[in-house]
Amino acid sequence: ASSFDSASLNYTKEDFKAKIVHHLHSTLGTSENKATKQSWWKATCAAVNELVYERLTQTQQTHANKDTRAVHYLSAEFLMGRLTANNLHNLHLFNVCSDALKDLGINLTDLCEEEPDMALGNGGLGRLAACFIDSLATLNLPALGYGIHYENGLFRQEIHNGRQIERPDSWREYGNPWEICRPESIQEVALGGYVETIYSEKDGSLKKVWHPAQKIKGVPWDIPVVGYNGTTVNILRLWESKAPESFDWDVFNAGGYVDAQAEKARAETISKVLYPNDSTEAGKILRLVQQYFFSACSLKDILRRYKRAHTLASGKVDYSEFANKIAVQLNDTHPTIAIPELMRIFVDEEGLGWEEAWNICYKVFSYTNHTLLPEALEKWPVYIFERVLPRHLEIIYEINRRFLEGECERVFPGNDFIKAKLSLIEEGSTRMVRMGNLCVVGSHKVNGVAAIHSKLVKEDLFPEYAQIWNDKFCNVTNGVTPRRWMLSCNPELAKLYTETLGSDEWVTKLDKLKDLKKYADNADFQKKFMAIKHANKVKLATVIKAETGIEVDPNALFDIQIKRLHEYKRQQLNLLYILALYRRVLENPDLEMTPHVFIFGSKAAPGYKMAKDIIYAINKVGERINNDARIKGKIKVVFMPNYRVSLAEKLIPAADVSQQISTAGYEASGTGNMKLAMNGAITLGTMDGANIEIVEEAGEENNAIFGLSVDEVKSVKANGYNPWDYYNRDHEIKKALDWLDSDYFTPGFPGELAGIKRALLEGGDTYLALADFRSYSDAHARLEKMYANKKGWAKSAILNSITMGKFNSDRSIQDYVDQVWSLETCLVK
Ligand code: 26Q
Repeated sequence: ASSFDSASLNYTKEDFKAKIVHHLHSTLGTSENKATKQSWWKATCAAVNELVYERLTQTQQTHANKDTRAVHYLSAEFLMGRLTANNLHNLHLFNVCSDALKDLGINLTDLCEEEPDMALGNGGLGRLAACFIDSLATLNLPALGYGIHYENGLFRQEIHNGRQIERPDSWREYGNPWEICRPESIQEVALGGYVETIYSEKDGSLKKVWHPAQKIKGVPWDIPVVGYNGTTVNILRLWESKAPESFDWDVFNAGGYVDAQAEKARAETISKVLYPNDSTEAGKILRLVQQYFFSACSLKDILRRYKRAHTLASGKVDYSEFANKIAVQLNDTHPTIAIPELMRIFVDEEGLGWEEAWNICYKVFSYTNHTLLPEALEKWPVYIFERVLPRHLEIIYEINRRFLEGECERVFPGNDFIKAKLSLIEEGSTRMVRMGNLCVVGSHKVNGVAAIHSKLVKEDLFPEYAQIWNDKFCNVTNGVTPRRWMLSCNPELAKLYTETLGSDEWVTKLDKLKDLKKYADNADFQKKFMAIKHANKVKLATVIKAETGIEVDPNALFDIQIKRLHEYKRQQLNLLYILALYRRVLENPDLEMTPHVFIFGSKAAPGYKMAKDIIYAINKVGERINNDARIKGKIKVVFMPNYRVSLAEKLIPAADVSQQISTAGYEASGTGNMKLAMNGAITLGTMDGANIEIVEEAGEENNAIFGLSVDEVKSVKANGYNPWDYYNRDHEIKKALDWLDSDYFTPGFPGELAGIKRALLEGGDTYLALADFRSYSDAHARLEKMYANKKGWAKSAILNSITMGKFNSDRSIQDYVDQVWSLETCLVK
């Protein structure tokens, strides 16, 4: 903390006030009496940036001077959310800034609401990348994030008469104070065209020359990534696509001014919009082009930096150190094309032999798998590859040939069945390139994101690869940053912990919270803890009222399910229970029960019909229940529109119950489960993903676990699951499902909700919602009983919160450092 104090010397309250006012005048061109909130916000950011930029420069110089090994985190998504409060906290400037603004008559929390979310991601995978770069900087590790500078992030969700409507998200319409354009580091990448084979008379070799049809310019935008409590400021570099000037001119000179404009528009389309899918999007060419665009720009950037330090006096580049200096992490298969791209650069452009190039290449890359869903495993039709990346396709064929004739033949001699399965190419009417297989062959490490998931990746998804390369497979359980997900979003809880422990060390060493175990039973501590939870619920009730018009009682149990909408995540199971509970209350108006508020937040992929139907059903069922006076407010159902990072920060601290109810074996990890638990919510969940590890830490007795296990799911499916059995035998299931056929929730429009029933019966109930229903209902009953015992509940909630040390993303990053990257920390002066 000492380096910190000296850097903060220029940031007393008075200094800060002066800086903000200075920037209001000189950067924003306005004055105190005329400034809007937005101007105040930007002036505040500019004041903070004085310190950020200084440390950014220091960090980059230090890393360059020491020629440190660095990790390059390639991800098509970075779901950053807002940065103002985060950066202030990480620089220890939050309080002084708040005081300075107060003197100026401005409220910092209000100002933070001015910032649009940076929603350059769909969900878990993108948010994980954001937490990871926070931890990398906090641990003083040399790291760069590389991604796409989407002009439009994930769509804004509006709800019109219960249905999801998608609106564009233009997050930088009025400028973003956290990004810096770096025209000096522009890169150019090529697309399309054909490959020429040139025969060398001299040595009889064949040389390949790619003649691309098109060039695209990549313009880098840098977002500083401020580590907590330290001096490291890394960067997140996001590529924007542009037409190269040269290209415009050629067409222009030929008299095609209008064509040149069209060409420009085509080039700029590449980074226009984030694909709003979090599972599949069958073979969209633009998506492959996006993936290649950012992977190729990033590799060029990496090579440029490497060459600066490793070019010999002769002018030749020494590649012998490449794998020692460069680690590239592939966040899912989205940047897989980086593997053949690096081979292309080495072999075609840098003149390395194939073996020499491959020996470097696989040591550089490592791959994180985030899903087992078969429909989510990326495959690209060969004919698309031929058109977009003809040379890369040849290289993939060569990687495949050497693998099948080499390692594969050695372990499975003559076994054509296994060879077909492991091949990088899927044969069939449409031949496909299998990106997951390419990742496994082209990486030195492959990891899953929770213990159970990594086991399934190794044993069920890639078992034959594991026979060839057993040590390639490992686990790194996900984590989340406690800076954003506790300190910043739940300041009162953070204060209680810091004051009770007499130290704020827990903000980086989250395990330290375990020292609070002795207070879990302490009446005074419990009172304080529950008072904070209540205050958070009161605040959320105000937000709910403002966003939806629904009144909720902060004394009710707040039961929250927030995540993308997918059938495997089973929002429909939650809905089915709500229907059953509603019926119970209607049939027995005097039923003793804790008032229960069911809160949902979720976006559906725009093309995912069933997901959208479930959103509609939640809204319609909610409308009916919320307006039914007979149940005397015992049940409320709230669908919060436009779920996003900044809304999560308001929902999570107010949760009593965290619903994590995926079919066992389908949720790779989950990360919302961790955020909710560390803020004192009790998990109502299945033994899936990281839930297993969460209850291992917090104790099953402090949570409500239910449902089939992974092995039970497998055997139920193997033995021929029939959902009709559950429908016919369980009266509550039957009643709830039949209700969906009626017009009870959609007056005048019977059958509008029947699609959900159909999917659960005729559709075969792929995700076993009916099989788990009774056990889910029983778990709810256990929860109710727990909630009725105030002291018992407080104790369980506290124990959940303080035992989540393992799920600090700093721990995840340390695991990557030890198992995958072998990086060293680098302190910046
Ligand atoms: C792929 C091809 C074409 C278009 C889109 C996509 C695509 C985009 C995003 C596929 C998947 C995603 C995102 C997946 C994701 O968020 N997975 C989640 O990752 C989390 C972090 O590891 C886990 O906690 C979750 O369990 C997992 O579902």
